[in-house]
Amino acid sequence: MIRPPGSRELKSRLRYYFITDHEPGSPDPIEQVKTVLAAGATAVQYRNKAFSLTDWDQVCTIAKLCRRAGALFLVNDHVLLAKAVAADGVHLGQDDCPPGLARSILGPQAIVGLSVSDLEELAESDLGPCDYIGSGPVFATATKADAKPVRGLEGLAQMTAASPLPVVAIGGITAARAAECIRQAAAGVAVISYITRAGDPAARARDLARALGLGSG
Ligand code: 3NM
Repeated sequence: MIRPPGSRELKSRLRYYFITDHEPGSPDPIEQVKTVLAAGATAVQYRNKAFSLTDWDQVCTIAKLCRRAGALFLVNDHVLLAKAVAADGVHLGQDDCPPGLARSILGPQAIVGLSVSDLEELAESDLGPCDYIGSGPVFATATKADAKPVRGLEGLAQMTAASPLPVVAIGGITAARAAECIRQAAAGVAVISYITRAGDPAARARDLARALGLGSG
């Protein structure tokens, strides 16, 4: 678990941020991660809302794949799972574990991310223990049932201007939309269905890498 020494390095490691999909009909999460790492993903978030101990081997395998590829490995929500699997950090929703508690459990080296949808939430959030924010949905998404209202590129631009931390854009991101998010000063884009619900996930994973200007795409 090595914390990037500066925010500039963290920003570059947030650029191509893949989130695992555990819904029925999506490819096996280990295959998802192999696919995006081969295309050049820089960060992977394990987002298994129904995690149980029978998934332990799966999460360990994904953590190991990320470590080997030099990609950040983050766990959604489950701070103790992040600790158990020695993840690089955790991503928290507004109603999850408070960032300060996650920081004290995971230690000073951990990366703590927080979902922040709008400027009001930004003002109310405890950003002190956080390293980055995830902000969205930028575009309409069918993946998160309880997503907040769509913010658009304008909302993203407002967020990147106001946030003291790097911002990862999320919600309905595709290769065609990724560069526009980076132009609004997002550090990176987080993607689920563009890759996991595709006929050819590997081709889409490469398309996204190209759109983000990453070499191996
Ligand atoms: N969080 P897709 S939107 C997990 O707005 C998640 O905070 C969001 O999936 C937020 O890339 C979202 O398939 C789903 O649209 C993103």
